[in-house]
Amino acid sequence: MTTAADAAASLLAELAAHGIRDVVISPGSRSQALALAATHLARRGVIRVHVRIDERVAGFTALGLARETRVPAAVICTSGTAAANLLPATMEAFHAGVPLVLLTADRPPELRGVGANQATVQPGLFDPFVRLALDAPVPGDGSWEGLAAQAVAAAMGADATPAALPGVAGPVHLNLPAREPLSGALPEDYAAVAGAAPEPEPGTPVVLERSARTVVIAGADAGAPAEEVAFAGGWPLIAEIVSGARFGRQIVHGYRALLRDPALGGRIERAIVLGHPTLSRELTALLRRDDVEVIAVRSGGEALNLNGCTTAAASVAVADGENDRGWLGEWMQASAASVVDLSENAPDQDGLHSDDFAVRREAVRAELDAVRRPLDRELLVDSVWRATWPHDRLMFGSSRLVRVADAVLGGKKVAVHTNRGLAGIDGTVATALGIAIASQAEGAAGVTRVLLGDLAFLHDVGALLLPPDEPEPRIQVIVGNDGGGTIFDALEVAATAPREDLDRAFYTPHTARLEDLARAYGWDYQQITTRAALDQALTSPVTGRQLIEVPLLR
Ligand SMILES: Cc1ncc(C[n+]2csc(CCOP(=O)(O)OP(=O)(O)O)c2C)c(N)n1
Ligand SMILES: [Mg+2]
Repeated sequence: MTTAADAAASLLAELAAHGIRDVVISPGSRSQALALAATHLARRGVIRVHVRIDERVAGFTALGLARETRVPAAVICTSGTAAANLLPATMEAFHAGVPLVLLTADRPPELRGVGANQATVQPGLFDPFVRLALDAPVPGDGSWEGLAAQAVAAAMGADATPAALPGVAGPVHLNLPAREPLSGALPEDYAAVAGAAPEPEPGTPVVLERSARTVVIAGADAGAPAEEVAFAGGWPLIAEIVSGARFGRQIVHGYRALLRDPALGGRIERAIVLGHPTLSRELTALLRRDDVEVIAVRSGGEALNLNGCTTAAASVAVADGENDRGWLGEWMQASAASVVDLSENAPDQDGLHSDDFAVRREAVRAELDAVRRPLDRELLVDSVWRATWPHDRLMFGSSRLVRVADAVLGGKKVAVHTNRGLAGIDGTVATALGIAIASQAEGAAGVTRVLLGDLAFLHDVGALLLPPDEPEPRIQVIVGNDGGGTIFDALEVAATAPREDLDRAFYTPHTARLEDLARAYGWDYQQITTRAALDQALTSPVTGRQLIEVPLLR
C-alpha cells in the first residue's frame, strides 16, 4: 500500500530532481510526511530547508528566496488557516512573476465539510493567483507521481491554466490530502539527486524598429535587459530606483519633471516597458496615453495595459540600423541639468587637502557640520545607496523612502529588490531575509540591506524570529522611523480628512520600542541620528542580523 510517507518522499525527491533547492516548512501534523522527507534531504545536502513557525512569514521567505534565485521555492504547511496564511505572498508572487510551489497538506475528502477538526475548503483557495492548482488524490487512491514536474514547469511559465500568461513565472498550488498513518520510516535507501535549475521559457522577441521617438522604461524587476535595449536602440532610459536598471550613460535624471515637459515627455511616440513601473504618476500618465505606442515585456501574472492598446511581448530586440542621436541628445542634456546634487553631503576633498590653512579649516568645519547634521530622508537613501556594492542586495519597502530614493539617486549597477507586484507593506523583512539567505548561500559574499518605514517594519515583526540552528544571514534592516505612516500626508486623504482622523486612522501613530523588539528576537540594535554614524554603520563589516533605527521627522 502506498502511504503518505512514500508519496511525500517521492514528491520531494522529484521536486529536487527538477531543480528545487529551497524548501520552507512550518510545523504541523497533517504535513508531517512532507516535512520529514524535506529535512531528510536537507541533511544529505540535496536541498536547503528553512523553518518558520508563522506561515505568512514562511510564504514571504520563500518569495525572497525565489526572487533571488529565479528558481521556484517550495513551501510546506499543514491544513486549515495555516494554508490561508500563504495567500499574501502568493498574491505578490503572482503579480510580480515569482515562481513558488505551495504544498498544503489536507484532510482526505471524506473529512471535508463534515465538521472534522482543522478541515476546511482548501482546493481553489489561491485560484486567481496561481498558474496551476491541483487537488491531489489521497496516496493509495491515486498517485502523486509526475505532480512535481508539472508544478515546476507551470511555476516557470508553462501555459497551464487558460488565465495564466505564457512564459511568465508564478506560484502553483498542490493540495495534498493524506490519511493516517501520516508518516512512517522513510525507505532505507531513500535518496534524491539535485537536478539542474529549471530555465524560463524564452519566447519570441518583438523586433523594435528605430524610427519612433522612443523611451525605454524600466519598472520593478526590469534588470539589466532594460539597459541593454536602451543602449542598443540609442534611447533614453527611464529607470525606477527599484528596477535594477538604473545604470549606464543613458539613464534620465529627474525624469518626472522631464516627462511633464511638453517639449520632451509630450513628444514621446513610443514607450518600451520592462518590469512593472509603479512609483510615479508621470509614468502612469504616459502609459495611459493613446497617442503613445506602448510595448510591454510581460513581467507578472497580469499584462500591463493601462491605455487599452498596449502590445505584450515575451521579450524585445532592436532592429539593425542607425541610432537617432538627436532625440537621445535632447534627453541627455535635460537629464544633466536635472541631476540632484547630493555632493554637499560628500567631503570636499580638495578643501580638506588644501595648502591654505584657512581653506582647510573651512573645509573641516563644513565637513563636521555635514556629519553632525540630523538625518533626513535624502541623506538616508543616499547613504544606503553609496554603501551598496554589486555583491550586496538592496531591498526597498513600500514607503516614502522609496519615492525619495527614486527622485534623488543617481546611477549604480547593483541588485535591487522590492515587492511592487502589489506594493504591500507586509512581508518586507521576511522577503529580505529570503533574499539574504539565497544570495549568501555557498559562501557568497555581500550584505543584504532593507530600507523600510516603521509601519512596514512593525507589520512584519514576526519575521525577526529565526531558528537558532540555521545559518546566520548578514542583513541590515534599516527603519526610517517617523512614528507612523507619513506617506498619507502627501495623498488625497490629507486634504479631505479632519486632522484628528488623518492622524488616528491613516498616520496611525505608535510608540513601539524597536530596540526592545530587536533584543527580544536576538538582533543587534543601533539607533543612528547623524550622517557620520550612519556611514560608519553601513560600511563596517556585518556578521549577522542588525536593526538600524533612524528617527525621521514627520
Ligand atoms: C498590507 C498593506 N496594508 C496597507 C497598505 C497601505 N499603506 C501604504 S503605505 C502605508 C504606510 C507605510 O508607513 P511606513 O512603513 O511607516 O512608511 P512611511 O510612509 O511613513 O515612510 C500603508 C498603511 C499597504 N500598502 N499594504
Ligand atoms: Mg513611517
